Amino acid sequence: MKKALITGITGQDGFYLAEYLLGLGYEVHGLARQTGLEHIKSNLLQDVPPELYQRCHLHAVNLDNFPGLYRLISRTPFDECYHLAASSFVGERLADGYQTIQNNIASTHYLLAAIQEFHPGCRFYFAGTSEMFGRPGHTPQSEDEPFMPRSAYGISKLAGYHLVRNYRESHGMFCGVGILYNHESPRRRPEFVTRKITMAAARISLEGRGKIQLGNLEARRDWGYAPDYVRAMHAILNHDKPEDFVVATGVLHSVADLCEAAFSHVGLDWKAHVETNPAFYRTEEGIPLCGSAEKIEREVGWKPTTPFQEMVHRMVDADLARLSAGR
Ligand code: G4F
Repeated sequence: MKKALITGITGQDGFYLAEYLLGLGYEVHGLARQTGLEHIKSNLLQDVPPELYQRCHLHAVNLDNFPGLYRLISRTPFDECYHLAASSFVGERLADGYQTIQNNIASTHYLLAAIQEFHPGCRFYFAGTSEMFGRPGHTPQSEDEPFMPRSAYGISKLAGYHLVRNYRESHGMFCGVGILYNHESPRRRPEFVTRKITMAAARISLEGRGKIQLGNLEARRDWGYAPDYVRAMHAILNHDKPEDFVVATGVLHSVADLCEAAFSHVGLDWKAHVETNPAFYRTEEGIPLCGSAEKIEREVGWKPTTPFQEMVHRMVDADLARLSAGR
């Protein structure tokens, strides 16, 4: 039985990846903060079926606890490690991103060092992001696009990417990188725009009135479905060569399109319920990031399967079910 370690197992991607790997017969281990584990035990994580985590081996080790990480990794011969944990909110000023940069780089370095020391044959997946491209010169972006990050998050991920590349090239480790574009689901945290909108559409349809305040309605993103994207992570680590892959849909939609898809699903006209507020505008919006997934489709056979409209409808339905159950 293959053993996998997932950092960030209580997050959106960690949840879907754990579910997917368990389905493939893996023994799944997860790292989480002590608070995350307490939330699982007290059933405080919204809508997370505790049965899933009961089937995993959970370890309360913070990624900044190098001795704890070393101890854990020295004891278990993992076959695959998926490094998903990171501070990931983009909408912050660079000056406020000190912790993001520090934590995201150090955790990646600690993990790589421990794995190289104890299980150099363990395959390592690094969660890269389209934010590493920042302000690209071409659309859609492929793996050859020069990196030009514009946020603390993008800068921290790019530094992590270079660490990973170095362990691959200088130490011969099997390190695969997924450069993931926005990916959403009913488990997305409510501060991201997709979930903010689907929760509002569900709430307003149940209450019969209400408004939501948003930033730039013309902002566009390449939005995919998170359960599709965790399949890509596994495929990247099970490819015959360790490489970098863009994981994207190649289709752009605007925030206004999101509103239309969510509100029309519950029979409402979004224009009657959406207001704009400059507080939610970004100073650095730039050129919309749109990825080309040609390489991963050609070399690994991965394709997204869930279209934008269907994803938004699933998110609204899940929010309706949750609100109707009083959660
Ligand atoms: O949902 P968002 O906050 O996601 P963003 O900034 O694109 O970041 C996400 O995707 C990245 C790429 O995969 C990841 F690296 C990152 O970790 C994260 O998962 O914002 C999406 C768009 C932006 O253009 C923003 O300006 O929506 C626009 N927007 C408009 N009104 C808003 C709002 N975003 C938020 N969060 N809240 C609003 O009211």
